[in-house]
Amino acid sequence: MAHTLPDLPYAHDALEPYIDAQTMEIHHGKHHGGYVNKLNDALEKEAALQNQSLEDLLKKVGTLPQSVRTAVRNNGGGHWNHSFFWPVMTKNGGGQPEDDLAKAINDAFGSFDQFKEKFMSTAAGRFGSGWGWLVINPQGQLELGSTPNQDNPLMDVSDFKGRPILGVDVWEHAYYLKYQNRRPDYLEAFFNVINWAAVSEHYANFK
Ligand code: MN3
Repeated sequence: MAHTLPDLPYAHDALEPYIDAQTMEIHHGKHHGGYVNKLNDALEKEAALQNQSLEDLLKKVGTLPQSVRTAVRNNGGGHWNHSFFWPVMTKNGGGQPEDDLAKAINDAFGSFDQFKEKFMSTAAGRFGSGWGWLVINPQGQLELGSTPNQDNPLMDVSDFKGRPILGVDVWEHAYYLKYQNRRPDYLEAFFNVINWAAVSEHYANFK
């Protein structure tokens, strides 16, 4: 049962002008597609792992056979992270969350503006390539953090743990064509495409 590249839930140009169509085309087709192919290649060597869900593999990635551990961490992580990332963005996104999630964000961070500032500084401050996250932590609280490379908060090997409800890719491939070195400008733009309905659904499912 091979892992497959999910379709984007919108057209390549749907997030213009905040995220350009060419970036989306390369990011989804080449980068995410590449992670899926390399994950499947790695699992060829370990038949027993082929029927396990990606999430189950990531939760115990630190104990997988040495022969596939790094490949699953990097490419399985890449596949999960991007599959999660596309639907938390949408055309005509942005604005602010409502109801339960709005209240939880206010309780955890003081206000939406304070949350936004801290989310942006957390993601901007990730050295090198990685991801910024809003998670429900193991204590059931909203928490901000970041992970390097294609690690994510579900992984047993991650220092930062929780159930992601929002994530942002801060690899340069996510923004370099339009924003070059200006990661904070990309993050500001990201806030115009966040799909708060999808984030709220994650929150409702896992709180
Ligand atoms: Mn990426």
